[in-house]
Amino acid sequence: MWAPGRVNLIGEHIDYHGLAVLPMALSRRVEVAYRTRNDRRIRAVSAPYGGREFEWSTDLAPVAAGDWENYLRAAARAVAGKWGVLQGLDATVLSDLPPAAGLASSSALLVAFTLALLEANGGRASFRELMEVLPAGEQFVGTRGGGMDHAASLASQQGCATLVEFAPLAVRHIPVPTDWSFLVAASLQTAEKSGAAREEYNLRRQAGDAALARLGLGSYRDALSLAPDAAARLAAGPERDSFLHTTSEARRVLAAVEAMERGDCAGFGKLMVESHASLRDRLRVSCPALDRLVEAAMASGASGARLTGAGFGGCAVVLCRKGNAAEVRRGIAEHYYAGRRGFDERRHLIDAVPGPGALSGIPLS
Ligand code: NG1
Repeated sequence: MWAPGRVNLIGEHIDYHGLAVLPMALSRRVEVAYRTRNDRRIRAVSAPYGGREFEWSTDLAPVAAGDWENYLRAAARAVAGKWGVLQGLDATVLSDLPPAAGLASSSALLVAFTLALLEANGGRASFRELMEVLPAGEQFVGTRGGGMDHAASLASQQGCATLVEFAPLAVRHIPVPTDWSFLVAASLQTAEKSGAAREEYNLRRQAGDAALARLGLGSYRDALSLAPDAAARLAAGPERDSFLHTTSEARRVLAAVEAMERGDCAGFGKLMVESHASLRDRLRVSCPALDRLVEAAMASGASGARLTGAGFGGCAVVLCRKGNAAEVRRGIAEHYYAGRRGFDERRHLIDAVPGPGALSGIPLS
């Protein structure tokens, strides 16, 4: 079984408030090769991280924070919660996704391992069933995230961005214009989401929820439709900033879909730059390295650039016309990476080619 990573094009830190986001799956993935066992042990080996082994039961607890075994346990727990404890497996995990880079490598592992556990037992789950268990499964690792990564990894279609709506769950595939090119550029600053950044991430979510509660609103969907000027009723501070980021980012997602549909590269790029500014100034999830990287991309002729994923390090996503992709690449290498230790162009400056999701070809209902 396999599941791809994703890059989020726009719609950052709003999926956990139930608002639509626009990621696309990458053609890089986590692969799980396995043999079914006839007992309940789960064994997995991954070249850089070594082997892990545990007994599958209904009451699996997390191991040390940051250990990759937690994702295996999260998958086993997600499956057990809905389908019960099944036969275990011996697995080998391979990945060409850089870890802790904002490309959802951990969600890809969770998705691929969950699908492997099900398939090993002769089962197959629908998109909806998987989306009932996977985002909550990831919360087992400590991040109260949303469902964007799992939805993108499961439901994307080759050549398309994936508009994911929540409550009710729906997916719309938006063809990426063939003369657009997305690049994912690593800031070389690690965003270790299972470590310190986890607390920061969860705080952003809490501030957004607190703002809603203070305004007496039930959801951000209500905030957008019923109370567009509600921010004025909040005192200056993190709650108002969170509210302003969330509501403005939701509007940018809709505008970005329209820009993509009419092939308006400059318009889409402008929305990306506005998204980055909001993440930097209101939500404060950027960092100097990501800000420099976005500036370097724009100075190199990109149409747009922004941090992608949770932030606090990780990657930026850059948009340009195919025709000037080589020039933008060269410019970023010169303006950002020159003199930075550890830069490896093949790993850190990736062409984001929209690939298929793990369920590609299977009806999503
Ligand atoms: P990353 O850290 O890039 O995997 C996280 C969340 C997303 C979303 C983004 C911010 C998980 C698994 N992923 O993504 O749901 O909230 O941050 O937009 O928690």
